[in-house]
Amino acid sequence: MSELNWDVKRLAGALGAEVRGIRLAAATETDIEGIKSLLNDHMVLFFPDQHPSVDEHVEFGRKFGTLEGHPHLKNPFTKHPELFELAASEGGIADEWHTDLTFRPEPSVMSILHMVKCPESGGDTMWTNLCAAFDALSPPMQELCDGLTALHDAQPHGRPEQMAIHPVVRQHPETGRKALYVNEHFTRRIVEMSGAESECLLTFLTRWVQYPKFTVRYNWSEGTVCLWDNRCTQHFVLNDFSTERIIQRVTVVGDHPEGSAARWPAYTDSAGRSAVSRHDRQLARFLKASRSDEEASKVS
Ligand SMILES: O=C(O)CCC(=O)C(=O)O
Ligand SMILES: [Fe+2]
Repeated sequence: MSELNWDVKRLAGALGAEVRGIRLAAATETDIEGIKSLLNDHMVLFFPDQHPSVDEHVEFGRKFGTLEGHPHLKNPFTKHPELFELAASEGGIADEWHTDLTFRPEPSVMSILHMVKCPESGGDTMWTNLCAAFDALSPPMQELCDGLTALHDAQPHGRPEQMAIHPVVRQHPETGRKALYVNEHFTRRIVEMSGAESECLLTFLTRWVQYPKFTVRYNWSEGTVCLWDNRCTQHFVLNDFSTERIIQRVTVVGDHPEGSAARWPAYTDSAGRSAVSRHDRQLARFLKASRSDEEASKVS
C-alpha cells in the first residue's frame, strides 16, 4: 500500500502523528521508505492496533538497520537479544527527559516500541522536538550554543565511567535541521565553560526543551507500535500509574552526532586549582583518557 493511502493525523503543533491503514508486519520496502519520510516530518509516529509478535517486531525493526540490545537492561527474551522488555512494576520508569543512550559515542538512531500492557490509567509518554527548541532560541543564544560541546555519562544506569562528548547543537543528517542536544538525564557538563557557568546554561537548556509547546503527549492503547527519531527528540514517561505497564522495544544502532566544532578550548585546560575544581575532575579525567587514546591510535 502506498503512503498516499495511509491516514496520517498530526497530534500536536510541534511533532507527532498517528498513522492508520498499514499493517507493519507486512511492510514492503516502499512502505519503509514512506515511514522514514513521515518520521522526518513528524519525528514520532504511532501505529495503533498492530499487536506484532516478538518475531514480527524484530523483523520490522531490522528493515530500518542493524538492531542493538540495551547495554544495561536484562533481557527476558533470550531468543532475541535485540528486543528488550520494560515492565514498570519492576522499576524503571523513565520519568526524566532524555534522548536514549547519549553517554555513548554513537547513541541509537531510532527506537521501535510496542505497548504490550497499558496501566488502568496514566502512563502516557511525552516527546519533545529538539529542532523547534533550537529554532525558538534568540540568535545570540543559538550562536553561543552552536560552538559548544557537552559531556554525557551513564550515571543514571550506575555506570558513571561510561562517557561521551557531543556537540550541544546537533545537525540532523537527513533533514539538515539543528537540534538542541542536551538532556537532564545524561548531560553533565559543558566542556568549554566553568562548572558554575555550565550548570546555569544546562539548567536553562534542559528546561527549555521541556516547554509544553515543543511537546506531544500520547495516551497509549495496547498493540500500538511507536517509532521515534532519537537524533532530534527527547522523551519522558509520566510516573502517574500503579498497575502493570509493559513495553517491548527494539533499537536501531547509532550514528556519530555531527555538529559545529567547539569554538573554544576545554575549560579545564586553563582552570586554576580552586574550591570548585572538584567539579572539573570528571571532565579532566575523560579528556586526558581520550587524548591518550588518540595518541595511541596515531602510533599504531
Ligand atoms: O515506556 C515508555 O513509554 C518509553 C520508555 C523509554 O524511555 C524508552 O523506551 O526509551
Ligand atoms: Fe528512553
